[in-house]
Amino acid sequence: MDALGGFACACAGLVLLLLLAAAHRLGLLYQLRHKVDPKSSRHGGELVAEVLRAHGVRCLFALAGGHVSPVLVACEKLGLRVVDTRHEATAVFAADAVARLSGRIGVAVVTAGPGVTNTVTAVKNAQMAESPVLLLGGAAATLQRGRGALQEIDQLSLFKTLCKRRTSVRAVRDIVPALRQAIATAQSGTPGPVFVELPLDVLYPFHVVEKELGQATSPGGLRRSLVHWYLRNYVHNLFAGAWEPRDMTPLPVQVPLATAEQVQQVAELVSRASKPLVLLGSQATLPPTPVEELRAALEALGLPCYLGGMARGLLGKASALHVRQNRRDALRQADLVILAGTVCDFRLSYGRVLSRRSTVVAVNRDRAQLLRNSDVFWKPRLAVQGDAASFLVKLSQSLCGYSCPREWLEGLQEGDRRKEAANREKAAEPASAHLNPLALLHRLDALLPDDCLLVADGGDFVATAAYVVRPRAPLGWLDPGAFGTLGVGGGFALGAKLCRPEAEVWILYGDGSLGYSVMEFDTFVRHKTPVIALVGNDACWSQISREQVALLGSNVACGLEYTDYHAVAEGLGAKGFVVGSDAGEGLDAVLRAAQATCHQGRPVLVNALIGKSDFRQGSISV
Ligand SMILES: Cc1ncc(C[n+]2csc(CCOP(=O)(O)OP(=O)(O)O)c2C)c(N)n1
Ligand SMILES: [Mg+2]
Repeated sequence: MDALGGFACACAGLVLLLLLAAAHRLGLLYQLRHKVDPKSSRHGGELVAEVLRAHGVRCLFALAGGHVSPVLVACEKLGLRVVDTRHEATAVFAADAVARLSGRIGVAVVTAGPGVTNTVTAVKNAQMAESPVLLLGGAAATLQRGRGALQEIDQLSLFKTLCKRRTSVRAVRDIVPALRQAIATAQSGTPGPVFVELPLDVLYPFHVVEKELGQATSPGGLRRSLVHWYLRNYVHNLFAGAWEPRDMTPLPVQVPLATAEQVQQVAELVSRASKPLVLLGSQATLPPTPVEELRAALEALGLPCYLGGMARGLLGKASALHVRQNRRDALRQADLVILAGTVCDFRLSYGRVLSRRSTVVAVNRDRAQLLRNSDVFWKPRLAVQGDAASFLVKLSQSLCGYSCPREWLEGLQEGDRRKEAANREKAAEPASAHLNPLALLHRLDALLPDDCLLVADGGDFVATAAYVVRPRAPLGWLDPGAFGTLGVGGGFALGAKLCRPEAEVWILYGDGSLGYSVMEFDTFVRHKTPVIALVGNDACWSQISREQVALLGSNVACGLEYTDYHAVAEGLGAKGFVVGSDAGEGLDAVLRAAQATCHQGRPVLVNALIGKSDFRQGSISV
């Protein structure tokens, strides 16, 4: 009897446990203490907008869809600027540019399914560029998962390898914590994109969701009552505790820092070196160190620097410390190389350009990037997993009074002078037809004002520009980064112009690359973001054609036409110019007219017909 009683007790306990677990799963326990307000017309989109505002977000980029309408409407109501683009990739590229230029999270909002899938390339690009982007995606209602809802796909899996964090919000009360955590994750450590999925039934008001989802229509009887109870409870659980006050302020951002000993070790290496060199990569421009503070630290240090990626422009237009040419030779000679956020990937021939005789110090927030190929082609004396900019600031403090060996610096400067004189000679040669691209880019460089920002989107024309056109100031150059994505131009320029409305924003386009985002001239016009596009039109995907023809003997899929892209821009409401045709106006006159038009508030496209140049012969073409 005792044993039986014990068994019965155990069974009762188990049943109670199961009931409690079921009640928890159905949200019944939570609903005991957190109420639903069925009369409230508030919706989840409002919470999204409030969190974004609390994180200093001023504008976001979007392409509409019913799944995300509540977010867009609420953001507009709160005074955030909603900039709608003509392709979802553009929205993410623009958010990426805002993140890089403002030091804040960049935000893009896209609708479920195809809206989300259209962003994949841009999200990957942001990941490779280590840019903190928050992608908000609509999604089918949680209740209709797997039931054939419109535009339903497994979006979280799609971003598994692309985002630092992927969250699907399950109830309205989870919106705020999910967004705060996602934003902090995006900005912490090695920054990168994050994805938050906002299903339809956590974004719309209670009465709409209840009407759409909360009613059973199956035939009567017990089954109907059960289904009805389940649906009603499900919807109530989605909204339980939805509007209770919650902390919306940003969570702390974690940034890995070098230790004082590591800085001291490097200071000693520098003071003993006779040919030191610093290579700065994009990571050096990340917050929290303001770029101007980094610039001052580099000037105080006085070491010769090569600047790559987002670090271009860090030392202004003409600094004695900025070496621009002959990097391979300089690396061969240097006895100390500091890789500050620069990675030994394809851009440094996987580390092969570093000399075995050089002492190498690497600084990077990301461990994998820090040691990339170090076991194969190069070996760091010291590998510091930390933030590059704050490391350099501390290094300059501990090397106060140091001065770099003069002959070394002067030798590098002389090398630059010689190379640039040779480039000018090349620019003076007549092109096979139309304009010489080097001459065009030299004229552009001569005409650029101090307050300008250059966006790079193309192949050979743009790579040539990287050697010829000098960014004027820190964060004055935006390129896709290590993913080498064509098509960033429209989005980057849009984000840049919104961050720096006073600056003259130029997009340097290849004619092939222009095709991806030429439609965004419509966006520039509608959103009054006057930018100038300079298209190096060689009627070709030249960077590919160059080696495809030489190695494989065919130009297949590489030929384009000298298309009237200026007319396309005019059709979209911008101003178009063409230059380089026989009957055209002079180059300077056209570039100046483009600047004047842009300053009057109208976007401009300059279709510059260019001929072939051998300037890029032998450089990377894949
Ligand atoms: C999205 C994407 N597609 C294809 C490529 C491969 N690709 C690299 S450079 C290049 C040619 C670019 O042509 P264009 O923009 O006209 O510049 P050009 O080299 O002619 O100056 C191509 C197709 C790429 N990097 N990204
Ligand atoms: Mg081209």
